[in-house]
Amino acid sequence: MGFWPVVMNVLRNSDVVLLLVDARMPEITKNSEIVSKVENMKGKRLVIVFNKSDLIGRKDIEKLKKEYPNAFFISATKKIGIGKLKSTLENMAEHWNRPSLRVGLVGYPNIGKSTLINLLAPAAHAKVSPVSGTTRKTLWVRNGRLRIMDSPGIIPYGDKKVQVGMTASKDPHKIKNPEKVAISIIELLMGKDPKLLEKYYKASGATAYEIFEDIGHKMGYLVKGGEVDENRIAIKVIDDWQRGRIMLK
Ligand SMILES: Nc1nc2c(ncn2[C@@H]2O[C@H](COP(=O)(O)OP(=O)(O)OP(=O)(O)O)[C@@H](O)[C@H]2O)c(=O)[nH]1
Ligand SMILES: [Mg+2]
Repeated sequence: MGFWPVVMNVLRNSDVVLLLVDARMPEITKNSEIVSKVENMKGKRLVIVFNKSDLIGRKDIEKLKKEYPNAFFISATKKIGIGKLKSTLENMAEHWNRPSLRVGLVGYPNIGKSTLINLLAPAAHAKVSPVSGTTRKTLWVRNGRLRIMDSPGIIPYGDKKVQVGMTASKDPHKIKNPEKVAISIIELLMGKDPKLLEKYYKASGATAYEIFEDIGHKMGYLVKGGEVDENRIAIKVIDDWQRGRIMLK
């Protein structure tokens, strides 16, 4: 199924929509079309949840909190912020005029939807893995007055290829221009703090490309003639980023 059919199915069948966003890349992973769709649907509530917030620093969290005062900041793997989110949902269910409150989860592949549903409703036993596209079908699970729906991760058709590669939605080996995606990741890290790259790869340079090359030297990714193996470096950087090995703090 394509993007909108999956999303519309979740939106139509939910009273509350949890839009999961990657705290490291809010601009890329917060789909504004979903936001406006839910806002225009009567009686639906949208809750923005920044997941993977264990990978960003305190200051960045504070900044996002100012920008999104009603959002939640969680780490599904480190179990941070889950109690607050769960009790807010339970409280909403208490005051709901129907027997159960339907909560739908949407977000990019690999954003952590299934990890979160297992915390909100342990009976879900949803499969979690670093391979994107793990959840194939929508799944409803009940916990008290909450009925929660996990859904397959989906990428909007129009999204830019490089940006999609930066999210964990795409297997690095299947990305057409991995070098370009890796450079964008390096640029994002440089923009935050060039020391992050030194810390993780011991690599430095004046431009993103110099750092990219230096990573190759430091990792010993060379081809005949002593040139760096660009493809290998790119895949390594993308994989490290997607899996949250390089922290933004
Ligand atoms: N660092 C970090 N990793 C996380 C967090 N939440 C999930 N992950 C990891 O992200 C990967 C994907 O998690 P899933 O819960 O399967 O993601 P999903 O959104 O259900 O993915 P699809 O079913 O493919 O759409 C797994 O390797 C998780 O361990 C988090 O808060 N922090
Ligand atoms: Mg899943």
